[in-house]
Amino acid sequence: MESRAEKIDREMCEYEAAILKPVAQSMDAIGDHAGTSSPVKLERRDPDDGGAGAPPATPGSDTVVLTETAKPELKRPPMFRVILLNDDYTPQEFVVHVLETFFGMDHDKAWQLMMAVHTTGSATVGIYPRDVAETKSEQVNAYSQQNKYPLLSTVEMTD
Ligand code: TYC
Repeated sequence: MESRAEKIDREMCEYEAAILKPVAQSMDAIGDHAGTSSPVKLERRDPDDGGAGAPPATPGSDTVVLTETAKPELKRPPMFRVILLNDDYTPQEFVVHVLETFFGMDHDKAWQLMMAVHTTGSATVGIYPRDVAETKSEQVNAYSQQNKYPLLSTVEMTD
């Protein structure tokens, strides 16, 4: 005759085998696939079909397929424009030299852009990721100051 303590023990073993193990296995399966786009397939089996190691159940009403698709990483990094400002004192030739030196422009392109700034007040001279834009702008401002010219550039986020 089974004692009360033995009965509790047996019921706990049955509970573990029937509920806890399948749940733990399912969570392992999901964990292994987290963050990927691979589908996660969980199969429900008959309790008496042999368990782990037995051939998979035939797909049908007894098969549960959970598909977990990771969100695709489509976001581009934000881009920033370097804007050159006009002033009344910096020589045109110096501005052209700056555009050639820090923005890799050929002489004609540099003259064109310098004239655009000269006539309109400002113009975008390049678009880059934030750190590149900030470095270039600082280089232009420091170089102009070293040469005693008031030439300035600023950085602005693109829309
Ligand atoms: N306006 C200046 C001049 O006439 C030339 C100049 C052009 C200065 C562009 C700054 O960003 C600039 N000497």
